Amino acid sequence: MTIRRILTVESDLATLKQVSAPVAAVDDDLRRLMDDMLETMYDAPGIGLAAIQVGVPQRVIVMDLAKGEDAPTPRYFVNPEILWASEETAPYEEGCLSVPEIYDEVERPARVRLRYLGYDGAQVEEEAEGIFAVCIQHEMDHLDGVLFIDHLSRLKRDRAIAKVKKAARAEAA
Ligand code: GNR
Ligand code: NI
Repeated sequence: MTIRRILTVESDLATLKQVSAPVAAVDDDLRRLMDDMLETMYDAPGIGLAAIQVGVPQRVIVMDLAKGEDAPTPRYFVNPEILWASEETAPYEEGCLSVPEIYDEVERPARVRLRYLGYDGAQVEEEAEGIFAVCIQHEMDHLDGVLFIDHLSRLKRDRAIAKVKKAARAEAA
């Protein structure tokens, strides 16, 4: 497994805005990508990662919502679809590995019903709520080139990007 570079908004915005293409087949090449994504996510560390964040425009997500001492519970989502979303929404303070050090509240449907292919290519349907619902919607946005800051006001979004750019300049200096 290989840790890949995570793309960020100050240098890779055009790539992050791309719409990812459906995966044709869940094969060993795709599983290699998912393994690398998981290792990259754990290293960051983060709780979810979309393939476009490592520069691969395919509809693939990895996630692990296990806390601290708990055993790891990696999850894989290929070609995920939202079949249903609740009318009820919930706010959550979101962050993104592609928008480092920026956190702000986003309001999304509180529960969603999902269909996707797993690591073995089998189709799964399940309902998500809580942090799982937040994270899968955040990741599925990435597949459509949407970042959590796109859900904020233009002022907040522009400030967020300016802040990330400034931090990147300070890092380089
Ligand atoms: O690690 C992450 N934490 C997080 C916290 C609140 C809402 C969403 C997330 S996802 C993020 C990793 C990431 O950027 N995935 O795309
Ligand atoms: Ni993100």
